[in-house]
Amino acid sequence: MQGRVVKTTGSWYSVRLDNGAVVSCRIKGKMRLIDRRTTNPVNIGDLVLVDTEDDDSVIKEVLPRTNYIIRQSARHRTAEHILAANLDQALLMSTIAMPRTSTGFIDRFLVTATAYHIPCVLLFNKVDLYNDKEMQAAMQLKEVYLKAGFEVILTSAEKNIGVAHLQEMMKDKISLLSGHSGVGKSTLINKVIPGLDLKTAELTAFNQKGKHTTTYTEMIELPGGGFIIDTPGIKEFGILDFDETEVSHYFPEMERVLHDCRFNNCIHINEPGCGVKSALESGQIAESRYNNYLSIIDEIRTDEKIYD
Ligand SMILES: Nc1nc2c(ncn2[C@@H]2O[C@H](COP(=O)(O)OP(=O)(O)OP(=O)(O)O)[C@@H](O)[C@H]2O)c(=O)[nH]1
Ligand SMILES: [Mg+2]
Ligand SMILES: [Zn+2]
Repeated sequence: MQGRVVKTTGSWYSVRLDNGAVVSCRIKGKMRLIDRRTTNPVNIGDLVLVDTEDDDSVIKEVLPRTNYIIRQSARHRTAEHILAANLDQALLMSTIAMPRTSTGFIDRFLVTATAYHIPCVLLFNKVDLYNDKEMQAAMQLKEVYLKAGFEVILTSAEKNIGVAHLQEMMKDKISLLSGHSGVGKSTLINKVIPGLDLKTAELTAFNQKGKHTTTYTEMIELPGGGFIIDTPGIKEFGILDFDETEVSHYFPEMERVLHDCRFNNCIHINEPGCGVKSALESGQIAESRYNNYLSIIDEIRTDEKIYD
């Protein structure tokens, strides 16, 4: 029988079979060795073949993935962790404050997802909490990312702002919801799916950070069709082993002007006749995006991870 992995909890996998039933499965012992690079042989979103003949259901095979997104743990360079497979889009939830999400984190996420051909949508949540200055910052970032070519939605899970729009754009799609702990991912999913009661928790009072409330990745069926994947909050997003000439291809607004660079191996730092630098000077490329680009290049060159 074929099905889709909707939850993993260590050695057990919940698989939603094509007939709608959800079964708990183990995996074949030897599957653990299939891919040494990643920490998990079977991931959320994987389409699998399941043997349900005995009492014990076993995942026999993982079907080829259309895509997946990997996060490299910043502390363990060798451990690559597939966040999810077979995605239609990734929703990155950020907050200007409570907790603060840096553009460095946002841009690293976008670069990785873009490199894996996963369309990204940016959500700025908790708009009900923002003071004037924070709201201004949110609007400014919205402009920056719209101009770069991403869809941006301002949301409040608390006050039901932007939720209908989200429901609309998630319909019939498989969407991954990611972001720092405490930004409101599970709260938003609870709003999108009435009656659902995912665990949520207030921020830690002294530093306004999340408490890592969601501990397992879980794929949840949407009432109108499609699936949303709730994930544990992530702290940092290490850049994979990209070649430095690759990186500008994953900034859509840079990609668009690459043909203006005199040299086709241009890194866009101090080469003459650089299309990216002229687009930066004319304001077509935002400074924050370019600075984060430089920091990623630096990270690749020094092989050091940036903590944020
Ligand atoms: N004011 C306000 N609070 C919100 C909003 N969305 C979420 N919260 C609150 O933020 C806190 C954290 O929400 P969660 O949904 O647990 O956050 P999470 O992103 O799932 O966090 P992890 O599971 O730890 O990754 C809770 O106290 C929510 O009530 C919002 O739009 N406005
Ligand atoms: Mg959560
Ligand atoms: Zn250039």
